[in-house]
Amino acid sequence: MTLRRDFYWICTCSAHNVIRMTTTVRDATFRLLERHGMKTVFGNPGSNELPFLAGLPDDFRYVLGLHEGVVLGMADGYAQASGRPAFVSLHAASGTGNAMGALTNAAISRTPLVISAGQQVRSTVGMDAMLANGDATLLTRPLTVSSIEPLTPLDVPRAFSQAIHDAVTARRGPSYLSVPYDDWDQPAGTCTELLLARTVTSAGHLGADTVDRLAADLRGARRPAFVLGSDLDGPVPMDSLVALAEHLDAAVWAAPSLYRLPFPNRHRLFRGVLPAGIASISTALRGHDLVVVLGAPVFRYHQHEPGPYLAEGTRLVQITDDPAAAARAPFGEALIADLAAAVRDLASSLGAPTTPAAEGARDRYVPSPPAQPGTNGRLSPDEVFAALRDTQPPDTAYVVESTSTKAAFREQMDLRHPGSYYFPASGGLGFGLPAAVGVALAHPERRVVAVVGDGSANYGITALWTAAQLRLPLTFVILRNGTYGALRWFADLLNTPDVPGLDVPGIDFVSIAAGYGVPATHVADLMDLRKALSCAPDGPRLLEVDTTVTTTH
Ligand code: TZD
Ligand code: CA
Repeated sequence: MTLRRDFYWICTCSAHNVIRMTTTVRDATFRLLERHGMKTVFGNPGSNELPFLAGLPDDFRYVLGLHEGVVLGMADGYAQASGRPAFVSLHAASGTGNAMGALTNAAISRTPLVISAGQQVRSTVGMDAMLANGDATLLTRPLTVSSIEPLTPLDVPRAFSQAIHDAVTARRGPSYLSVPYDDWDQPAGTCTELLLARTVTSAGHLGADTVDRLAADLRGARRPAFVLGSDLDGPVPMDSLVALAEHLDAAVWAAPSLYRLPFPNRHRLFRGVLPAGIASISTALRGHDLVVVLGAPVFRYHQHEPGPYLAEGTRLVQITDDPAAAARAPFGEALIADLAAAVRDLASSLGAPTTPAAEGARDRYVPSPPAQPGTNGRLSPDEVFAALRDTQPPDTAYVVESTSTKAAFREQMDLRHPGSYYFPASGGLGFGLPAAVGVALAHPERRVVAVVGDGSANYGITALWTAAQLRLPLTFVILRNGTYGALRWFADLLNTPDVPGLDVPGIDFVSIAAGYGVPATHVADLMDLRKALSCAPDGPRLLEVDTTVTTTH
């Protein structure tokens, strides 16, 4: 035993021509995480994870979430806002299971997450010891870009390296690793240095012919339109999209089921978010002879509206960096390319500027429509959003999970900065409060406001505790309409009146927030709301507002 151990502890790394003591699996993993800028660990610990956490370097930060759905939601918000992969540590199968709902959102937004779960001691997994997961790699497989349980401790650092690259390159999205807890003290095997030195780069330019053909088609189109998707927010400067659209005087829609905003919502060319139904989309795009979809699937429908996908005379081209989204689309010509490169190449072939022209700046943005007043002593969602628009800094980041009011939100707000809007990508509730914590951690310099319904808030409520512990200057606005408003709208649409379980009256968020350590106020009138919002927060605060029920979508 001693001999064997000595043998492994001396490692020859011939490529670098060095002979040195290897590190442990744990140290190699921490070095890899550090090398990739992943020094924040979002987690909830259990016995299987203790041996890993025991070696956490001093300059790493552990962000504790009280429920794994919240842990994952925080990491999702953090990774989306920072544009960098985030690391998550979950407890075995039960912790992973609790995180699965939140994982559906991260899977759709292709958020780069490296999720590790502690496994029981290797030699005991087969006999199903407590907290062993016999089929660990299967658990998250439908929702992850890779799912690995290394066959030997020697392969753990390489598996981590793979998980990190899987999370950020072509397929992009959450990756999952199950690691037996007796692996961490084992020697890391050979060539940790080689793993540390690796880079993986994808460079997918459209060919020059394709770019020129598309540019000519756009130039020749009578009424071109762009449909812009969430994948653009971050990688592609909003300004360059504005400049491109203005150059062509093209109509701009946001893709249906939007979870990030790629284009200023009050821009004169912006037509809104496409409704998520087949018939509605073909109607909305009717009359456009060429529609170029950038950075979005074609399409993510929600309400079922059978019919022709597009009106007669409309041609659709999709440019995406997601090969799976290209393959599964039921119609249209798809081009797979790096989005930033595609927009740059297209703009340059068209002779479009990369930033908006100075002339026309005065008419660039149109004002929001007047806010509908509330009734019966309740504020309308419009009034709440107008108050936010008028009181918060222009580059405020909003995390929105108030399902029946998202159209009103996008109408009232004036969002001109990248990273201004986050919404649960798969529609899985429990994102809003946790993601706001993650966005605030990623952007300490920006104001962050969570706008969350009285239904949605309950799925991620324990994020309030983490916000309080970290003293994050976050504003939580809870819209309390006493019901699952969006489901009321759906019940009308599906003609299913009188279903049970749609109301959630009487939840006292002021008391709940206080219990988690977040100062909270019930705000009853508009002046009080505007006054409260006018002060800059120095820690988390929650405002509970009674609002009217919205029956449109
Ligand atoms: N559970 C989960 C995890 N995700 C879901 N999307 C739902 C249930 C179903 N659901 C919706 O799709 S919207 C909604 C539910 C329960 C109502 C949310 O209520 P809210 O917002 O108070 O947050 P509104 O504005 O009243 O709709
Ligand atoms: Ca509600």
